Amino acid sequence: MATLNANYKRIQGSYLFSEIAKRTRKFKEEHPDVVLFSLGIGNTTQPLPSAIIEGLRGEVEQLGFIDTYTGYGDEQGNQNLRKALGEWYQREGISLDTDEIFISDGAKSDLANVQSIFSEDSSIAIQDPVYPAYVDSSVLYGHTGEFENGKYNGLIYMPCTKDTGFFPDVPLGHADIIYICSPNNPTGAVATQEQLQKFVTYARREESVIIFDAAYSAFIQDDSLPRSIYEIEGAKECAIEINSFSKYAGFTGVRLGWTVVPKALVVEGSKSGEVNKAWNRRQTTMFNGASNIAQAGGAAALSEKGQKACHKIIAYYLANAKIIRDGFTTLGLEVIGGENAPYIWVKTPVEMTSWDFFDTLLMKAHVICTPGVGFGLHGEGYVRLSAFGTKKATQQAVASIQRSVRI
Ligand code: PL4
Repeated sequence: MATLNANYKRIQGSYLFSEIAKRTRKFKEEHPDVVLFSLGIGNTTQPLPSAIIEGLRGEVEQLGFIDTYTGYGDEQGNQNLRKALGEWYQREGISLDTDEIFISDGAKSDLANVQSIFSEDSSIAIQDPVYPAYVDSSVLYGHTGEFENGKYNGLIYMPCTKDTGFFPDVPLGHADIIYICSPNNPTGAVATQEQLQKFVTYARREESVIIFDAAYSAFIQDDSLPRSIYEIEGAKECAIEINSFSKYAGFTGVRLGWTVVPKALVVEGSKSGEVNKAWNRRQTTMFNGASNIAQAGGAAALSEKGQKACHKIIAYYLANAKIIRDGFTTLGLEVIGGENAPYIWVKTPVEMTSWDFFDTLLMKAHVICTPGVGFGLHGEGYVRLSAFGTKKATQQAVASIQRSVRI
């Protein structure tokens, strides 16, 4: 008789974003005439620039003719796109071989699937608060014990709080796999060279692997802050980097990302190139390549015209972030992030929990945010605001909060 994977019984409650959607739906049913402003989920709103539309349209047109039609492509991605990404890294002074870059259908799936190439008894470190996908995939891959007192046994939690500058410090003990994310979700903080160097030094000493989530790297405006972990000496020996076109090019719906697995990366018992080969094997076995249309759009997003247009949209979202930052600062609340990141992490008013403040913003100001505690215990007392809305809705949301919420 077939049985359910027991890890599905261990995993907790509903996934954060579905819980928010559920509460929002309930509010809408009870108040059908109220217009809500969403500063919650990190979902893009701006239309794709014409340079990208041309790339997408060009591929769609080609699919309509016998001479230019294409079916399955390489599971690792189109050679041209991989080469374009290599050139993109080269401009940052990072040399990668094309076969170290794997095209994906977005960062989230690879962030989870990458666990499959490491041994089942690997210990995993995640920050707290954290993007929930790292935790939930660790549970489903069987890397944790039971959930007790708000934490999974066996998972190593790295506090990401005011005391640590809202970016985690290295684990106290040993961890095999370490997830880090910069610009950070949810805190909006960006790791400095020194902070990343500390992780690379730790990983090389402990023979750990860092999974570096760079999904928001395009938001970094300050050139002294690293956009890739490979800007750090020694990182190719210990880090996998996962990135996405979702936030750089507005591909949240189009779906496209990439993962870098350097050949220099080695783990216990493996030789140089074997981790890269294992990921290649995993992808060719369980993934059939990203959509050819999405990949054409990705190539267009990396063209000179495409990059210029994408950075203009990023500047638009960063202007929204400033509106949110200024709005909450005026209310007298402590505000973190939003300068080189699309997220703003706001301390709730005294004595208010994250969900209390979520409900207050929803009921009184009709604004949806994300409660910090949903990202982990150390997120209690904070909420996350997203700058991915339209400028008009962001301004209206902030004005509504200032009008109706008394601190
Ligand atoms: C809602 C740190 C958003 N249903 O689009 P992808 O798969 O290339 O990237 C997903 C992703 C990867 N890494 C980080 C992220 O924050 C995200 C997207 N997060 C958010 O509001 O935190 C969208 C969440 C989506 C989800 O579960 O990812």
